[in-house]
Amino acid sequence: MALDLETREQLIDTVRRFVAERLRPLEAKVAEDDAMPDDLLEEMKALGLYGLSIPEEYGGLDLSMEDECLVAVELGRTSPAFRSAFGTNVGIGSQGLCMFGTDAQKQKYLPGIALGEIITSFALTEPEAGSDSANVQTRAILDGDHYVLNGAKRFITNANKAHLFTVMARTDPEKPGAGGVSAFLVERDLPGLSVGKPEKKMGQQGAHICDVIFDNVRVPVENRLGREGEGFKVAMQVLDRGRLHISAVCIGVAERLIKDCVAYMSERKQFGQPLSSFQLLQGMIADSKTESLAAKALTMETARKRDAGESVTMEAAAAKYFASEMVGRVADRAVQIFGGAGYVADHGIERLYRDVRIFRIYEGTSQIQQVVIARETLKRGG
Ligand code: COS
Repeated sequence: MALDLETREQLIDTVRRFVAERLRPLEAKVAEDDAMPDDLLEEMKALGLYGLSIPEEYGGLDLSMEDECLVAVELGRTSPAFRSAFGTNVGIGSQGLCMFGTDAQKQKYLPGIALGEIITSFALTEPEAGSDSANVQTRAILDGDHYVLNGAKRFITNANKAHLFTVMARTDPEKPGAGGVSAFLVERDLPGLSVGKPEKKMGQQGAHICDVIFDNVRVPVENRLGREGEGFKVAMQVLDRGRLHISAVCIGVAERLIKDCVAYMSERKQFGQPLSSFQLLQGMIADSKTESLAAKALTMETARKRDAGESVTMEAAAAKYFASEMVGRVADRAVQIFGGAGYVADHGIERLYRDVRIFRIYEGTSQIQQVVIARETLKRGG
């Protein structure tokens, strides 16, 4: 639901202040501890952040895609690890349920998801199904009124905290590709489900990814999401939406980095002049600003199209491709503008440089976005 302008401004202002006053001061500590303070997570719940996208009737804020993107831009102005704490509840962990769930499934899980009492994860990726996500090997065999799941998922965000997984598994071994895959809502405490240790990562410390193992996990038939064989489409539609959200986060990080660069360029002097007076550095700021404005225009326009009910598979891929590559270049220029001070940890620039690297990889690599963009463009005839 689109907010009226005043409510939207209030929400954005609240999130902006929360980011500036509560999250930014904790960035370095969270990265060092590789953990989020529990009281901070409670504050995020109280603010409604876990339920941004959940329909109002289930206790969420029911934001339109445009409004969600505007909020995601604000959340991007700090370490992206914070957003990740509730990012799966807002996006890939809940949206399959919102789009394809039955009333009973929604009633059972969505209120808890909106409140942050149920943490969700999206379990698509496997050791042999990364970019080739239709190659899911996890099996779901029907046995009476249950499916029995066996297999392993990899790099699953928030798996160590999750109470509920959306799992893509192969129900039809005769159909090797996308058509044999179904989606399931799998509760964490089912016997046979185990979660590996969080991986050590390049960036976004405080956000975690783990393996998830299924060893004869019996999932009730009523927890299948959508029809048999529809799981790949569930995953792709969840990702179409998720890619827009990620684009918006990239824009927020870029805007933050540009602000940090401008502040540093005014204060730091070389050759008796502030850095801001040097045209070669001005050129870097001009490039970063232009690219971040372009990413924002593309992302917000696509969000509005999606809100209007249009299919945005191609445009969401284009936004994700451009915005994630853009923030990589902006972060690289920021290190260069800060010089030695950008390379050492003090200003947090090198941390953001590492943090943004994953945006070009998760929810579809840049190369997969190129494939999607090219296929759709060829299909549409231009
Ligand atoms: N929305 C709805 N349906 C979609 C879709 C979308 N965005 N994309 C594909 N489909 C459908 C297709 O229409 C096709 O259906 P039919 O068989 O009925 O025609 C089916 O799904 C298979 O699609 P396709 O043939 O395009 O599958 P491919 O195996 O070629 O894979 C890519 C397509 C590469 C685009 C897909 O595997 C992908 O996005 N990979 C990256 C996955 C990813 O982002 N992983 C990150 C981990 S999750 S954080």
